[in-house]
Amino acid sequence: MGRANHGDYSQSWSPPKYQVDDNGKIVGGYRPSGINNWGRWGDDDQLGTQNLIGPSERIGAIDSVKTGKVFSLALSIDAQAPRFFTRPAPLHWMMMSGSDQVVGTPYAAVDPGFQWNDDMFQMPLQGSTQWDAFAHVMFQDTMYNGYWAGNVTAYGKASVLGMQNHRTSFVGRGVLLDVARSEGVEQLPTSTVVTADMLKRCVSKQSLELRSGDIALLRTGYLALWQPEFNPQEQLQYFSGSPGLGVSALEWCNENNISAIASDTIAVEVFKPENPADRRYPVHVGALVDLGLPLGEFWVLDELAEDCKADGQYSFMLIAPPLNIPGAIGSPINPIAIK
Ligand code: UVW
Repeated sequence: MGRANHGDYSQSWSPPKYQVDDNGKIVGGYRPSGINNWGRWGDDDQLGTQNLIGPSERIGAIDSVKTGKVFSLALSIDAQAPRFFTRPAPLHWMMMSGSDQVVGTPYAAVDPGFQWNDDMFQMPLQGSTQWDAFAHVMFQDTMYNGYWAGNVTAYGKASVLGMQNHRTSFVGRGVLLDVARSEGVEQLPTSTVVTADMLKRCVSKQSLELRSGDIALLRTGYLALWQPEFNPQEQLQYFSGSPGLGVSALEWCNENNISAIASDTIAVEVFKPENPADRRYPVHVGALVDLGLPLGEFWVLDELAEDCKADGQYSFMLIAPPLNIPGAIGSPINPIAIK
């Protein structure tokens, strides 16, 4: 009980009007009416626009490696880093410490003279610099390429569209789109909608030639405003004011064969709906469900942006594969840009 229609809550319950076939795909349910990539790389495709990166795109990315400078685009994974309050802080503890052996616990006698340290870590997979798997969101019970939401369960995790499908993805040419600077500010103001026109302006100001398969990194500058001391109310204000992509930006990504887009914010898309009459999280749905375009969140872009500004080169080799966790809905990453 609880659902009479998509988006309703009531004491009644009606069965869905669609069917699900032997491949776990919805028949007679949601289909995107606008731009989409369903079926473009096969009915069973799990990679979406990462199919746009092949050997020639990877070899082409080497053109952007000139100085050997390396940038980590990852947040520190600790309780101080920004994370939505539905996602608990990471826990890190020692399972074995060499000190236990040094001070003379019974372990000291197991391998005389030898000591070791082991640790363990627990965190939400969406709780840091990350990729969202396509299994992260659904619209009207439907995921990318028409897969049914019922393929993701607490018992079985993501039996389709899990993050492990991307274990060799996100290796190619990255391009920084420093939209904050191209709009003449250090940080885009709260709730700024980043439009296709702003992205075009940024590309032109940066004299950037886009290539098919590029992984775009959108810098809003907003991450610099995060303060670990924020109380829960201030955290909510911070996240709900996040600037980010508007719907027109998805058309731009599609026209330019962008293979993934990541940003220095919690959601990539503008948090406050640009059009309240539109569906919820329209960029998440348009990207992850309709286009199969992966979204990366909380990427740390300021140091890379300074370097790009200094040398005028906004492209680089990017290596950012997820952890190989079967059925995962997302993955923390340490993206590496090499110039
Ligand atoms: C949601 O928007 C639901 O999550 P995230 O922004 O972390 O992808």
